[in-house]
Amino acid sequence: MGNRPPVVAILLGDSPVTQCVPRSLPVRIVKRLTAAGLNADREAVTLLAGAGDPAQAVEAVLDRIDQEAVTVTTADVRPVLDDDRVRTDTNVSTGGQNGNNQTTEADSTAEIKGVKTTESTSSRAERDPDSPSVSEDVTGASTGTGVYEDFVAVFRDRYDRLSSILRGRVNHRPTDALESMAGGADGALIGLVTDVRSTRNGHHLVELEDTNGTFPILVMKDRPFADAVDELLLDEVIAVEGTLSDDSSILFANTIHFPDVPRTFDPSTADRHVQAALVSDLHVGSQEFLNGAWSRFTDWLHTAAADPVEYLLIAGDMVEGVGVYPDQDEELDVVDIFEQYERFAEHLKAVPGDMEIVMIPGNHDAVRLAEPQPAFDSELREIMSAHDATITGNPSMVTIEGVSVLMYHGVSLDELVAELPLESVSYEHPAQAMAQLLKKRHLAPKFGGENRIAPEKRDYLLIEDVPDVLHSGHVHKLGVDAYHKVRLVNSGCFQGQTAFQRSVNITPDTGTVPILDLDTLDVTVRKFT
Ligand code: D5M
Ligand code: FE
Ligand code: ZN
Repeated sequence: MGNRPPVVAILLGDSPVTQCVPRSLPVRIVKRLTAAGLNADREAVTLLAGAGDPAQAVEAVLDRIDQEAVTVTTADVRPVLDDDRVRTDTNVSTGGQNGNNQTTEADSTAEIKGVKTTESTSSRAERDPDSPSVSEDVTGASTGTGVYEDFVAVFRDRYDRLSSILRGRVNHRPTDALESMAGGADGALIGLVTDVRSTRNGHHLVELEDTNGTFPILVMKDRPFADAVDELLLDEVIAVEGTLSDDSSILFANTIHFPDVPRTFDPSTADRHVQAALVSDLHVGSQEFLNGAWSRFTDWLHTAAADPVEYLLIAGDMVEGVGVYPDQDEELDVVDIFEQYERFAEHLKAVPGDMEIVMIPGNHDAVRLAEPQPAFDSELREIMSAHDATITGNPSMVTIEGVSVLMYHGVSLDELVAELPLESVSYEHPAQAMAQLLKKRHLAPKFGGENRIAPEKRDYLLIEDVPDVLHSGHVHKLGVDAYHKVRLVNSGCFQGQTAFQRSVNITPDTGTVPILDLDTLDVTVRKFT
C-alpha cells in the first residue's frame, strides 16, 4: 500500500461523530457502499451515521454482508452496532482501478508554471470536500419548442438583463424617442447589434435594436474607440453615447460601452488551501483518446502531492460520440455510444473515490446539441454512477468552497476565433476569446451561427453574475489567464491530433491539466504526456 490513507479515513477523517451528524456523512456512507457495489436503505444509512465510529461500522458491514446481497438493510447494520469489538485493521483499497498507488510523484508529470510549495497540511482524505452547488442550469427546466414566441422571449430576456447592467452607466433613450429629439442633441442608446458594415470612406455603420425599434450609429474611423467595432458580434448588447445628426436620423458615436466585468470586481476565494483539477475533452471512444496520459494523471491524483486536489471539474466531450462530424466513424475505436460511456465510466473509476467530480456535456456528448445543453439523462447517469458525480448542464455555475466557477464547454470560442478580426483572439490564445465572452457578458453572443442555440424563456447563456472562474474546453488548447481578476482557464484535452486538426494545422495541447488553487485562484499546469 502506498501513501494513501485507508478508506476509513477517507470517509470520516478523525472528526469524532457525536450527536451532531455532518450533512455529508450519509453521502459519504452511501458513496462507500456504492463503491462496493451495494445500495442502501435510508434507515440503514441513518443507523450507520449514528454509530460511535461510523467508518468502522461501514467496513464491518461490508466485511460481514452476504456476497449475494445488493442492498444494505438495518438487519445488516444492527448486529454490527451491537458488536462492540474494535477492529484495528482498516487497510482497505480505495476502490480505484489503478492498483499500484505506490507512486510518490509520477516522473512523467512536469510542471509548466512554478508550483507554490505549501506546507503539508492534513491530507485530502482527512478533510471533506463540499458538495458543489449549481445554478444557471437548464436541466429539467427546458420549455422551448423552437416556435417564434420562444425566440422573442429569449431575445427579450437577453435585452432586459444585459441592458440593466448597462443602464447604470448611460442615460439612454429608446430608439423611437431618439428620433423625436432635437437634431444635434446628445443621446444614448442600449441595444442588440443587428448590423455592422463599413461605409465607402471606411467609417462604420452599426445598427442597434431595442424593444421599440432600430437606430443607426455612425462610428468615425479616426475615433479612438473605433477599434471596438472590430470586437462586435451580431446579437450582443452594447450601449452607445453620441450626438444626433441635424435631422436626428443617425447617432454619431462618442463612446461605446460593453456590459463587461466591473473593474472593481473582487473574486471570492476558499478559506483553506484546497485545489481543483480542471479538465475537458477526453473523447473516450476515439482512436486518439490518450489512455496513457489519463492514467498518469489519475495515478498522480493518488499521490501525496495531489492531496489538496479535492475537486475534478470536467467541461464536456467525455466521449467521442457518433456522427458528430462527417467521416468521424473512421476514427472511432468504440462505435457504440453507450459502450463509449461505459469505457468513460471505467476511466472515471481511476479517480480517487474521495474527490468531488462535476461534469457538464459538450458537443460530442449524447445530449441535445443546441445550447443550453441539459445534463446527461438517467440512462447515462446510471452508467456513470460509480462516483456519485455532480452531473449538470452546459453551461452551469458551480460553486465549490465559496468559489463560483462558470463551466461552459466552449463551442462559441470557434465562432469568436473565426469572426473577430482581433489578432489576440486565436486558437493559440483561447483565454483571450474567453475574456471576450466576459466583456460581452454572454457565453454565445451570436445567435444562429455555427453554434446552435435553443431558445428558452430565459437566456441561460447570459453571464448575469460575474463568476470567480470561467472554465472551458472544446478548442483542445490550453489557456490560463485573467480578465479583470476573473480567472480564465481553458483545459487542454486527452485526445491526440485528429485528421481534421491535422488538415487545419491545429496542434492540440494534450494531457495538460490546470490545477486551480481555490484559496488564491493561482493555477499550476501539470503535464501528463
Ligand atoms: O472540437 C475540437 C476543435 O476542433 C474545435 O475547435 C472544433 C474543431 N473541429 C474539430 N473537428 C472539426 C470538424 N470536422 N469541422 C469543424 N471543426 C472541427 P471538438 O468539439 O472536440 O470536435
Ligand atoms: Fe472536444
Ligand atoms: Zn467540443
